[in-house]
Amino acid sequence: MTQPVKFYFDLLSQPCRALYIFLEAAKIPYEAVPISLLKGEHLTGEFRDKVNRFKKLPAINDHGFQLSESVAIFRHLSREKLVPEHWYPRKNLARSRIDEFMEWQHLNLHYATTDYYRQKWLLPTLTKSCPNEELINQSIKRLESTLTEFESHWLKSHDFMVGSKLTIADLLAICQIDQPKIIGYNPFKNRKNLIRWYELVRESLGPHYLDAVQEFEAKIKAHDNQKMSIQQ
Ligand SMILES: N[C@@H](CCC(=O)N[C@@H](CS)C(=O)NCC(=O)O)C(=O)O
Repeated sequence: MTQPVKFYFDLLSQPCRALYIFLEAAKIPYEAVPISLLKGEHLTGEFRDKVNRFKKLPAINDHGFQLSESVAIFRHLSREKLVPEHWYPRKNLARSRIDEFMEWQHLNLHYATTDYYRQKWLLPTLTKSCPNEELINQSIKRLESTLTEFESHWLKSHDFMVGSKLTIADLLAICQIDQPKIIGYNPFKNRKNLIRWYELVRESLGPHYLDAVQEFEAKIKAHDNQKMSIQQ
């Protein structure tokens, strides 16, 4: 029997959720290794020394081969495992277009959604302090313009981001958009194409997507309740 891929993750993180859904949906055998970002488990011990020298999630170990960076992991799994072709098609220009998105998102969609999440929820939670409204407003401006760009460049003319089939670009993007959404930001205002695409991708991903989002939401709520009980 083939050895399962060890998958190090925390569902608070958007690339971790995307990879979790991918492993489940593509039926890639894996061993789940939860690592708590809020407890700082990614910064110490075996994870730091032996799993990911960059001290970030997600990470994998495939038969002794350590790999980090979600995009590199998606490419590795698509190449090395039996993954349905629609996720990352080999033979046509769709793959190049997906690659283009995966490069673009680092400094755009991923950056903007993470910045809002950090200012609005993560930093106040970690430091037990009030959010900085000025920095939140700055991150909202960046998020608004990135979402506008995302909608106009990626959601103009197809059902999915790249043609008529679900790909890893859709998966990465929806998980990123959920990051600010789950903590109260409305990404859909005046964005008809985004609403249409979001509903289609959510339906197409099915139960694994819902599991991941519910777990993410539950983690946020548990920490918010803890914060409130300390304040009372
Ligand atoms: N470019 C990396 C980003 C990895 C990343 O920033 N991961 C975050 C969670 S989404 C993390 O581990 N943060 C912990 C930290 O910065 O201390 C990827 O796509 O995997």
